[in-house]
Amino acid sequence: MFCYQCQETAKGTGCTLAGVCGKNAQTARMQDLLIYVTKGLSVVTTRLRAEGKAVDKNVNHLVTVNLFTTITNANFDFDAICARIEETLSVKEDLIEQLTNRTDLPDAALWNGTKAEFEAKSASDEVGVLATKNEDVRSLRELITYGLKGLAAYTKHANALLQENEEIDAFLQKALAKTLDDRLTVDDLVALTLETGKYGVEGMALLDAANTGAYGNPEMTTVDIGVRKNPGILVSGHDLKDLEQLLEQTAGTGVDVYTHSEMLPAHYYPAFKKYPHFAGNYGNAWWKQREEFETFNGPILMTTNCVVPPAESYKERLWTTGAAGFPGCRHIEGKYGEVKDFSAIIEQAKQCPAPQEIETGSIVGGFAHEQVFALADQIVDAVRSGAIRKFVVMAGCDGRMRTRNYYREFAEKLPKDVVILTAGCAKYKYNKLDLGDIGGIPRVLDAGQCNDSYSLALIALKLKEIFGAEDINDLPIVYNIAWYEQKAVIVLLALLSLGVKNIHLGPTLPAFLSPNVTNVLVNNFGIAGIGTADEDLKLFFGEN
Ligand code: FS2
Ligand code: SF4
Repeated sequence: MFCYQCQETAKGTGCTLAGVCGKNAQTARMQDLLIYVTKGLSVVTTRLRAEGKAVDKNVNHLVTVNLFTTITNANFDFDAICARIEETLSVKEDLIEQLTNRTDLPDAALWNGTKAEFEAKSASDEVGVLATKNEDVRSLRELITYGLKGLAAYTKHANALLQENEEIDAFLQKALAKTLDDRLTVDDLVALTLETGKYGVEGMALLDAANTGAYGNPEMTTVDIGVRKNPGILVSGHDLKDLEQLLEQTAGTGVDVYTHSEMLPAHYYPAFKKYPHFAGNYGNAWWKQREEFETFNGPILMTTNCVVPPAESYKERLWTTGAAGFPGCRHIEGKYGEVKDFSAIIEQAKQCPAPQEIETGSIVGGFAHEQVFALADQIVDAVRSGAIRKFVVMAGCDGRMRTRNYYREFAEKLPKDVVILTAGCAKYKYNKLDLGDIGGIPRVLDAGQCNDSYSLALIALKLKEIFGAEDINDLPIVYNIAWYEQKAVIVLLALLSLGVKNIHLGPTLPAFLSPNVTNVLVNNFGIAGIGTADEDLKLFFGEN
C-alpha cells in the first residue's frame, strides 16, 4: 500500500505497511482500486456527455459516494468497498454500451473483473498513487483527486437533502478522468487544480443552500456540554439529514440525542431547536473518541468520517450509515429520499445507562453568514473604531499530533483585539477557552462544520464590499488554517480560487506536495507553513 492523503501520514511521507488511521494494507489497496474504477467510470460518463447523452443522477451519486468512502477515517470495511467496486464495474459496463466512440479508452475504463480478481488488480502497477511515475504530475493528480474527494463529500450531503447540481457532477467526473490523461502538462494540471477550487466554492454553496433551505439559517446559540439523566444516542459526522431522521424517531421515546465533534453545529439551526430531547454536545474533536465513546455509555451513530477503529468494549454500540463503515459494526442503509430505520439503535439506547458527565458548561456558536451579516453594523463599527484590529481565520481540522497544541497556544496568546473566525473540528483546540468578547462580539466566531468555511468566504467578500477594498487580501484578515483530511483540501483550493493569498497551513504541509508543486503554491499564492505560536503572532500582529 501507499497512502499519503492525510496530515498524519507515517513519517510525514506516506503510510506503506498500515495506515496511522488504522486502515490495513489490504483495505487501502482496495480503496485505490475503487478510485481507479471510479476514474474509469468517469472517463465513460464524460465521453457520454460529450456525445450529447444524459448521465443519470444515480450514476453521479455512485461517483460521489465512492469518493467519500475513501476519505480518511470514513470507511474501513473491506467487503463494503469491494461491493462498491462491483457496482461501479457493472454500471460502467452498461454505459460503455451506450458510447458511440469506444476507441482509445484507458485501462481504468476498460478493465473488468470478479471479486476474486480484485486483490491482484489492486496490487498491480497501474493502480494506486505510485502508478504515476513523474513526481510533479503525481503530486498534482493527487492534489486534484483529494480536492475532488472533499467536493464529493459536500455534494453527497446536498444530494441527501435532494439538491442536485449536474454541472458540479459533470466537472467532478471530467476532472477525475483528466487525472488519468498522460497528455496533460504540469501547467494544465495547475489550471485544473484552480478549476477544482472554483467548483469547491460551488459545491459548498450548494450544500449551504441545501442546509439552510431545509433547516433555516444558523443563529447565535448556546450549546450545553454537560449531560442529562436519560439514556442517549451520540451522533457524529456531518450529515444533517441523518440527524433530523434520528431526532424524529427518538421523539417521545425517553432517549436523548447528543452531538459529537463535527455534528455540534447542528444545534445552531432553528429547525433542530424544536426537539426538547436534543440535549447538547458531548466531547471534543474526532480523535478523542476512544475515551469519549466509552464514557458516553449509549450507542453512537457515525454518519461520515471521522471513525477511529473502536475498542471492543464499545464496538457493539458503534453504528455507521452513508459512506461510513467499519467491519463488525452495524450499518444502517437508506437511499436519498427514503426514511432510514434507526429503531434498532433506539432500542439499544433504551438498555444503556445515561452518559457519564465529562464536562459541564456551554459553548457559543452559530456565526454563519446570515448571523454575521445581521451583526455587520456592530462589527464594522468595531473595526472602524479600532476595537477589532484583525480577524484570523483558523478553520479546518483537529488531529492527534501534539504539535497541534500550537493552535490552542496561538488562540490563548492572541492580542485581545483580534477575533477568530472558525469552522470545522479545528475549533476544539480553543472553543472552550474563555477568550471573552469585544463589545458583545465573541472572540471566537464559529460558523459551523468544515463546509461552512463557505460562510467565512462570504463574510470576507461582504467586508470587502463594505470597506470598498479592491482586493480580498487588503482586508484585515489573516489565514492560519489547520488541515487533516481531504475536505480541508477542497476548502484550501476554494480559498485559492477566490484569490486569497498568504494562507498559513499547518501543522505540516501536505506530504503529497512535491517540492516543485510547493514552489508553485508559494510563488503564486504565498502559501506558507507555521512556526511557533510566538513567532507567528509576531509575524501576523507584530507582537507576542
Ligand atoms: Fe474533522 Fe474529521 Fe470536517 Fe474533517 S471530524 S477532520 O472529517 O471534515 O473536519
Ligand atoms: Fe495513512 Fe492518512 Fe492514508 Fe490513513 S489516510 S493510510 S493515516 S495517509
